[in-house]
Amino acid sequence: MFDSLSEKLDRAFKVLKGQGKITEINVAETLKEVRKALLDADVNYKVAKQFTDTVKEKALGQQVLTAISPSQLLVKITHDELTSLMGGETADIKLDSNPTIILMSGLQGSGKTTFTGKLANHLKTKRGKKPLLIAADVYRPAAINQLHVLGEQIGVEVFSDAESKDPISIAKRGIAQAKENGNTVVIIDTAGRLAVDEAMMNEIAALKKRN
Ligand SMILES: Nc1nc2c(ncn2[C@@H]2O[C@H](COP(=O)(O)OP(=O)(O)O)[C@@H](O)[C@H]2O)c(=O)[nH]1
Ligand SMILES: [Mg+2]
Repeated sequence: MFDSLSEKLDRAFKVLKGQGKITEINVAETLKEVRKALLDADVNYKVAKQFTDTVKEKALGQQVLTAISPSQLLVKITHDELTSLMGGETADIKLDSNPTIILMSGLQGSGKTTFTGKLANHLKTKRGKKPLLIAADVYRPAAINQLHVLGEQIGVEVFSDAESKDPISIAKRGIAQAKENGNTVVIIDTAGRLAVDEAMMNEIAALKKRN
């Protein structure tokens, strides 16, 4: 996602290359492309709009120094704003336990299972980890299959038990298998709910307590 976002941002700033100064017109044109790139990367519409409004305000308010070109200036302002949009600082994921256990929680349809696959792929290819995915969503019939398909795509093992309706038991047995097989990361894909409710929080707390 970030690769394609940065490619699109690069393209957006090309508009400004060779232009002598920042004007309302060339800024608007560039920022329209920036906004499109953000929307393509799933940034919320309001956030994207607010983002480009802020960049525009800053860009037009800047005294353009002769030493830097308008495109460099706009790239810098956009970079600074993107950094602050993302929270300003990075918090690395803690991976020092063996295995490190990651529990996915969140509302139904919020992208837990998809992210489970993305995260596993990242940890495998970029961090040299050996992940095991655990299918602990016992409510939606296709959920186990969805995780298996993802696991196959990225070459990561998946633990599941279609017979069981007990996510805690599944997680427990999955973790035992991970320890046996030397998996260094375990990602537990849970069911989530339509709304945050007490049963869900209890289930997650119980899962967490297992470790
Ligand atoms: N646009 C977009 N769609 C996503 C993203 N992650 C997941 N989805 C889609 O959202 C739907 C629900 O995702 P899923 O991972 O099954 O959510 P879960 O119910 O929380 O496990 C699926 O159709 C996914 O393809 C994302 O980052 N962007
Ligand atoms: Mg899911």
